[in-house]
Formats: sequence, C-alpha cells, structure tokens
Amino acid sequence: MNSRRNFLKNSLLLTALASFPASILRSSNIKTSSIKSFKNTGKVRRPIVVSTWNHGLVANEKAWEIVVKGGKALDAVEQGVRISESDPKVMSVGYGGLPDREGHVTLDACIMNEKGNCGSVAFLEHIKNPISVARLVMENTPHVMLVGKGALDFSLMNGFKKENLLTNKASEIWHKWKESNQVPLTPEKDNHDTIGMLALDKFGNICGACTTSGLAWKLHGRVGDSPIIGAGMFVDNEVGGAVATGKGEAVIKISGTHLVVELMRQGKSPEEACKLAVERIIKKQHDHKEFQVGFLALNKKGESGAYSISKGFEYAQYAENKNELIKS
Ligand code: SD4
Repeated sequence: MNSRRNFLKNSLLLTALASFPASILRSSNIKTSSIKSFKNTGKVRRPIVVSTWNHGLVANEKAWEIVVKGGKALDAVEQGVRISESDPKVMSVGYGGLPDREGHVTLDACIMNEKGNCGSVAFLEHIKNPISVARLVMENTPHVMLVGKGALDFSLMNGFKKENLLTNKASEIWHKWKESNQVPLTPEKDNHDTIGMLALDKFGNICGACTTSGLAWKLHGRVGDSPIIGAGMFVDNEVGGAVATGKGEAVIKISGTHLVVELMRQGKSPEEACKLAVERIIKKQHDHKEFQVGFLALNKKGESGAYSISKGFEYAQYAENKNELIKS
C-alpha cells in the first residue's frame, strides 16, 4: 500500500517536473489573442519581430528597440534572444537551463543573416550567451558550426567568460529527478521552451536566431534541432524565415524550417507552410502523439503564422508598436 502511494506520489512529482518550464512560463498574466492573419493589402509590414513562447515577449522588447530605431535585424535577433539566455527563470534556455542526465547544462544555438550566412554552436558548456558565440563563428571563421570543447575554447579565446550555468533551482530539480529515477528518456510534451526569433527590419532584411538548453535529462552529448541550420531555424531573405520548437529529433527528420521556407517560396502563407510541415511529421512519424513540435514563420511582407502538433504553442509578436502573445 505504502509503495503504491509512494509510486503515485512520485508519478505526480515527475509529471509536475516534466512540465515545469512550460507551466511556470504559462502562468503569466499576459493576455493571449487567437491567431490573426495579417490582411494582405499589398502593404509590407515592417519592422516586425516574432519569437516563440511567452518569454519571447520580453526578448521582443529588446529586439524591437533596435529595429524601430533603424537598427539591423541581425543585431535585433542576437540581442533579443540574449535576454532569455541570461534569465535564470527561463529554464530551457542558457543560464538556468535544466541540465542533461549527468547534471551538465549544454547549450545549442544558431544565427543566420540576410545574406544566407550562418553560424552555430552545439553541446557548448559554461557560456551564458551561446548566440553571440554563434555570431562570431559566422563572422570570424570560415566555418558554420563548432561543437563541445572546440566551441568552448573558441569562446574563451574570444573573451567570453567561463561560468557555472547550473543554478541552485535547476540543480534541485535535477536531483529530484535523479532520486525518483523514473522519467522515461523520451521527452514529455511540455519539456521544451526554446526561443527562436525572426526579425524583419526597416531595410526589408530578415534574420533569425534560435537558442536552447535542449531537452532536460537528455543523454550527455545529445544535440537537438536548434543549432542545425534548416532544422531549428532557416532564413532566405528572398522569401522569409522559420524557427522550430519542441522535440528536436522530429524536426531534424524533416529538415523542418527549411521545409517551411520552401513552402512559403511556393506561395504558401506562413501559417499554411507551418501547418504543412506539422502534417509531414504527423504523416511520417507514428509516435507523434507522444511529443510536441511547433513552427513559427515570417515572410518578407511581414506576415507571420504558426502551427503545432498539439494545442499550447504560442508566440510573441511585436509589430505596429504592439507586443502581443498569439496562440497557434
Ligand atoms: C531541442 N528543440 O533541443 C529543442 C527543444 C525545444 O523548446 O524546442 N525546446 O530538441
């Protein structure tokens, strides 16, 4: 009887822990509005900034400040997502992110500019703002992607500080998980909250950034979709851009954001393109009921749209002086 009660108690605790990052973030008071399509009047709406989840609202503020003054989309997306990376309350990105199974916080990030240049870091430890390292990879090296110790050495060589990214709170949650030792390896539906951001500046250029601590309790060394160009984020300045959130493995399998951008190139609206990419996952991946994936896209006209496998995905949009949360 006692062991059954303990089992139930543990199961409840595990369910609560698995959904922790998403649930605390969703408890904010900010009102959401149902999805709105930008009316195609032939006018271009810019600047505009969009980003995933409700912590995107704060990140958007920073990005908007830059683009509204005539700054560049690239600076906006980098500075915008740094807000979530540096905030220990956002337990799915950067500092304060939940660790892997062995207690290491390992980070993935990528950035892409209007010229189709990109930079990325994966499995990076000890650096609070991996997005800025990704930008340096893009701008100061002939490469696109650095991983693990090489990425850390590159960061330190370029003046980034080595820091402990595991906060007491994240460590406590990790210890509880370890003690209970019952969470399956496959990610729970709510175990994600990556920030992906797209900005269209006054010059008409689109850039994108994506950064995450990945899935909590992942195997040490696991890399998700977020640092992979064309999976977690993709931009083509002739068409638009897209970012992904949710189970990275599912996104990688369909080259998710590249697919969304190519669908927009064929004339689909951002929302339709995201929907078709989600339907591709549903068609090809039989276990799709077990996980969440959401796509968010922005086109050159300043139209945005999103779609996800299950309810609950929302994105923050800053346009026409209004920062709001939109349900997908
Ligand atoms: C990953 N896609 O590492 C990331 C997790 C995520 O919102 O999106 N969180 O698989």
